[in-house]
Amino acid sequence: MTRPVSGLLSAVEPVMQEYGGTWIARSCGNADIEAVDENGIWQGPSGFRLKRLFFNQNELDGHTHGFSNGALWPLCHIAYQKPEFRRSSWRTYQAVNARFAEAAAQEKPDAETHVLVQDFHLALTPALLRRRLETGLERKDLPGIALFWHIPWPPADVMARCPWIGELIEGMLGSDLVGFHTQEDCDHFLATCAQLLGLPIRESAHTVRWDGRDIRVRPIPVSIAPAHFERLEWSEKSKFWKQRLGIESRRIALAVDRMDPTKGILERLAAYELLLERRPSLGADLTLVQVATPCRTELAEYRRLSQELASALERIRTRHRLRPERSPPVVLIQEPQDWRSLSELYQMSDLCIASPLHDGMNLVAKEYAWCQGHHQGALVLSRFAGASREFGRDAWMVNPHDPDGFAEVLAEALEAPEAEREARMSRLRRTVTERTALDWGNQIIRELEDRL
Ligand code: GDG
Repeated sequence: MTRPVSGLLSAVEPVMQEYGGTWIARSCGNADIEAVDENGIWQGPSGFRLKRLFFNQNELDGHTHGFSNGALWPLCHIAYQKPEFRRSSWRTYQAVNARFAEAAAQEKPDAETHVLVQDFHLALTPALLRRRLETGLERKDLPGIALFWHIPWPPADVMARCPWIGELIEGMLGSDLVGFHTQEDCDHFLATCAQLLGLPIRESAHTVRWDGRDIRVRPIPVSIAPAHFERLEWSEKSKFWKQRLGIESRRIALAVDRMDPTKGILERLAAYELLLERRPSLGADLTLVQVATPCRTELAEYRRLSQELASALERIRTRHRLRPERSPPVVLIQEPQDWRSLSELYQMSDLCIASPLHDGMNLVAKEYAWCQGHHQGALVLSRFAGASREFGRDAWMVNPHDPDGFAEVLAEALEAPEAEREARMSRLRRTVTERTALDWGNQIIRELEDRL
């Protein structure tokens, strides 16, 4: 089975492993058809059931590539990518959301069940599911329904551009709980409910009233599953990776992203190039390893990014032949890496640059801090990542839209005294240790149990 690269998967899988239950997800790849039984169930070794829903190309084009990734994703990330609102995609989005609601209803959830709906692909599912269940159950016997929105929620006047924003929000409010990563996202969501739909908000309780119910809106920041990342003998692994990538530089900077315009990969390369130009002594012994796994290649914007990245790399390699006999200034890894390889890369890197233009959270920043252990790496983090709310004091913060400032911060982080890097990194690690993906899942479930 192919394993998609996704922050949602990184966060939700450990929660499902802990609690068990059924995970209803769309199929990804042909191997699924052979792996599942006649009810679409795959009983994996991990302690939960995976129920696959199969969709045809038309449904994927409309729901996933069209409305979810082509309209909602750019709308919610204020990253200057134009959302495309097509009525046909919206209709398919509605139909696919109904299929998920139907599949969840078939599981016969009751008051003891928690239904966790994940992300912007399924905004309408909570209300559709509630409506279906209400025909057979009294309100007190309904399951707790939570919707977690993994991406940012921008201000009301941005969301107002979506022609179906009212229906979208009414779909979300079928939940008992709507979760976001940050308080700012929650505030924007509540303001959108009040300003665009005229719904009553109780500021002190952080709830919105709809259909005779008070729906809680809570910041529940996601985190990582430490078990994914092994502590390894990193100095040995470092030699192995340097040989494999043909690097002799003493210092390594690392970036790990899905190849997505919101992750700010081109902006990072522009800042890195300025660093090489302006601070040749720092650049002479440094290689940037960029892991960028292609995704959503059905969308033109994503294919364009891949081409622009290739030209940017070519340009940097041609212009910065400071040490042709030694190391390339930048190396690109496009193949998806397993957790072990990611752990090794995180551990051997002196610097990790997580610089999205806008991001719900950014798990890579947290994974790096966890993996660094006692090594004194520096985290350079975008102020527009949700993670900046927890890490703002200890990471080196950048504005990815300001290449000059970004390059200066890279130099500062590289030149910081060892004691400072160590102190910052140990505080970052403490923050990550205090809250894992399981704490995130537990908090959602506690909030649902509290509703009764
Ligand atoms: C959304 C929000 C939010 C990357 N390359 C490989 C690989 N990865 C893993 C990383 C990390 C995950 O993918 C990416 O996490 P992000 O946080 O950057 O997330 P998105 O996919 O954009 O997801 C985001 C997240 O949801 C969770 O709520 O943080 O803001 O946009 O875990 O390690 N994993 C593997 N091989 C790779 O090559 N196995």
